[in-house]
Amino acid sequence: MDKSAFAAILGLFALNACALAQAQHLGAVEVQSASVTTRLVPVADGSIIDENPYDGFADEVLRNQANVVFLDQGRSDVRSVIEFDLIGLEGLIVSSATLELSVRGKTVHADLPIMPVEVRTFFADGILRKSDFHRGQFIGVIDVNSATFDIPIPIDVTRDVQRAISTGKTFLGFSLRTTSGAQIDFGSLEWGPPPALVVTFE
Ligand SMILES: [Ca+2]
Repeated sequence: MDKSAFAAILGLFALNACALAQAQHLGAVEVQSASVTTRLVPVADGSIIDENPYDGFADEVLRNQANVVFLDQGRSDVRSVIEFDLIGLEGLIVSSATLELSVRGKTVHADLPIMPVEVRTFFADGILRKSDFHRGQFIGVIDVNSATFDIPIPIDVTRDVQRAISTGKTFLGFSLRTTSGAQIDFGSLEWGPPPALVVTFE
């Protein structure tokens, strides 16, 4: 075999190796691009207040402020409600969903080791109502005391989003309440950063 033929074979081999590497690379890209992440902002959010009179029933809905969570036992119970429109997600296979809440203010009590906020979920209608004060199936508790102002608190709501989509629900709501006596101001649509529902689907 002369030198030029040998070089040609080497060249072919190099081309093949290159094509193989390229295919593997493309394959890896395809796997990554198979899942897509979308970030939803709420269609409605705000605070619902039981205060006047304090009797266990909501009296007022505030739509244009921060999403406040507060309890002054015997005087005032302020809960927040956040509703998302899932209409663009119908028929999709959701692999993960995270509710992100940004803290923009909190009243810190020195004697309070934690600031628990209960998170609940419900099938919503896209409109804040006084009746939302009591709504929601318990998801879990987050501790806002350790939360910082620059990093949103992530809450896994994968099962709740999957259930809403599989049963054909258009809106998914989340409600927040506390038993701690602390006041927490979460970011809202009007007073950002707004809450977000980060959904990854196949
Ligand atoms: Ca009341």
